[in-house]
Amino acid sequence: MLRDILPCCLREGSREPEGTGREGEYARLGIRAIMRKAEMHPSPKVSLSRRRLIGSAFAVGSLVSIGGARRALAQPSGPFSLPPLPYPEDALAPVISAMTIGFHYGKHHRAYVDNLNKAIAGTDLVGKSLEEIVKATAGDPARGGVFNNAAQDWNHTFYWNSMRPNGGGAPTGTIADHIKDSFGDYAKFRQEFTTAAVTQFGSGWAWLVQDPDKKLKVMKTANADTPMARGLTCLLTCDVWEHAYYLDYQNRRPDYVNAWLDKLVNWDFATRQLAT
Ligand code: MN3
Repeated sequence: MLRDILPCCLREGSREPEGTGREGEYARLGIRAIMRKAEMHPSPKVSLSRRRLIGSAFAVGSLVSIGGARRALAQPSGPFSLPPLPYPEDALAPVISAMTIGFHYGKHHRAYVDNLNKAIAGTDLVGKSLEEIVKATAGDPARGGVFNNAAQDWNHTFYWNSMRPNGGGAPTGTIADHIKDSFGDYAKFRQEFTTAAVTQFGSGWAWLVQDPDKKLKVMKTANADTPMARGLTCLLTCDVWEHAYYLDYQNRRPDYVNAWLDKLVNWDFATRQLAT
């Protein structure tokens, strides 16, 4: 079983604080040994037509808008299913390897979806959309398990769409104007985002969001927490859980964040999320 072999921080749902010696655990086990023991095979490449992609986005109740202007897609209730990647698993290499995507998408994200479906079965959350479940359970300790899995499903879908092959760098167009208005210039935004991503202690996310007065802000959240639950409009997110980068960058989170900003950011997606 993969669960029994992988270091704790590669397992689904793990959220230990940093500094607990996992780097040593990774080094001791070795990535190749992990893959060999887990009998990990490359997942089938996902190459989807636009129509199928949109259909899948509807199926999972995603807020992700695909093409065209931002819009809230219809969000049918669960059971929820793992949304397709917007690109093949190897499309982001070498910035993020196919191996990382294979574990992250195929194991971690899938587990959040599966666990969410188990957690809501037989509860009053059946029939609600993914966004409704996240908002209904945010801040409720009694339903922390549901929140964690629902929010992680939403966050990961948003993360996959926040990236594209040959993306990154300074944006142009409408989003560039917003960044200039809110941060002064791209360099200041970039510095602020990098700092948020690098200084998030332990597992979490760095975000570019738009607040109700239309101003853009950078923020970071811990574990599964998401600005969406607080009514903010999410534009981009970078996953800084170790499972997002450890196979490729080990403990060098700043290298991952810099490469993410310079080579992967999907500014077209961010632009489509802007509230008008
Ligand atoms: Mn993740």
